Amino acid sequence: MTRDADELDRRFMAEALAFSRQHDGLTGTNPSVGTVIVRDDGEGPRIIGRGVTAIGGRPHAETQALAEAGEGARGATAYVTLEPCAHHGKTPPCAEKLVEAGIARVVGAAHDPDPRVSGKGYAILRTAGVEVTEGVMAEEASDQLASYLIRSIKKRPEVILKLALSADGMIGRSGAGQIAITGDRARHQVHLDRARCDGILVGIGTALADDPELTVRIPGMESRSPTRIVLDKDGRLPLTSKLVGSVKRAPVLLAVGNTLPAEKRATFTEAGVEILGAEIFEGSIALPELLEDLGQRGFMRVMVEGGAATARHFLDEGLVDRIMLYRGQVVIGEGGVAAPVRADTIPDGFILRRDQTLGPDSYLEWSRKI
Ligand code: AOF
Ligand code: ZN
Repeated sequence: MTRDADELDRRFMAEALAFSRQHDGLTGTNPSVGTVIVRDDGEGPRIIGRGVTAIGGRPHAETQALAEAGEGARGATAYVTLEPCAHHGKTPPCAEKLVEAGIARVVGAAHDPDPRVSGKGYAILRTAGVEVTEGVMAEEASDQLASYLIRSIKKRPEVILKLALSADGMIGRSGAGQIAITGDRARHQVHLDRARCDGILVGIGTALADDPELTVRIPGMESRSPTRIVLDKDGRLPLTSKLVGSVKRAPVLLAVGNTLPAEKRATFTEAGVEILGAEIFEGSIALPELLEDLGQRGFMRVMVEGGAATARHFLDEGLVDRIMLYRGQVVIGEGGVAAPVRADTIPDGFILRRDQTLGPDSYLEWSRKI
């Protein structure tokens, strides 16, 4: 393949990836996949169909892109961010649909680890005489599909550690409750990020000290608040807390030690709080088992929002997949709580994915290669 052709493939795959972001976090346990269909009638290649996995997970991206392309799909190239599916699930296989529509070439990014697909999608295409190019922008696509790939491969949700750091590397001041570290633009982005998660997790220390609500507070998006998860092995969350008080707006899942007495659990369930009985290991909730449980419950992405001890616990266990770091201008100084991780102490194996300015603040994001 020539360098120009390679660059063209990357350009259209980047379009498909950008398109796939539209439904990120909105497709349930299905990945949000992007497809663009491109044809060249002698005047240069142009996009004649676009598709993204529908909200809720179906129809798949390919179906939508083919519908838009219509008869133009015959002889065209399809760019797909994930290998097209091969199984007769709730919809017929996308690989077969691409063949039937007369697609001449398929360019794929990430490989689908779902055992019903895993190479079979590409095989259906090749057997039918479709030219297949795999792995174009595979790393970018894998990062985009991280929650789906991690849940498929590791049987747990993607864990995102979110931190707001003061200019002197602190996350707060002990005993001072919540301190505003970043400005409005950063806060808005945090709420958008929350909305793409299925769970927001804090330790009981943060729940008691800050009395946070952890909901999405963007007008029109309030219903997108994820489940609030509190690690509370002894069941100390006050029934008067903002978390319990807002249980009608978004669920609260309280992870308690599995030996917590039934009467104690009942007071929470009566208040509308869901209880998850967790294993205890060395005096703390066992995180790998907790995450496995969350994965089985359909959680794709969990954001760890506090505090330092909880963050350190996830980091020490190697259970953090992505780090989102907001840096503000505020100086905390005396009595500050040191951040569990800073830009200069990011663990090995994390790759910088974003570096952005948000008004007076900055934003950095790293993730591990999958
Ligand atoms: C595609 N295009 O847009 C998506 C795919 O339950 P089902 O039948 O919808 O199948 C879910 C599986 O489909 C999921 O595990 C993954 O392998 C694939 N997702 N495939 O061809 C898409 N979202
Ligand atoms: Zn499909």
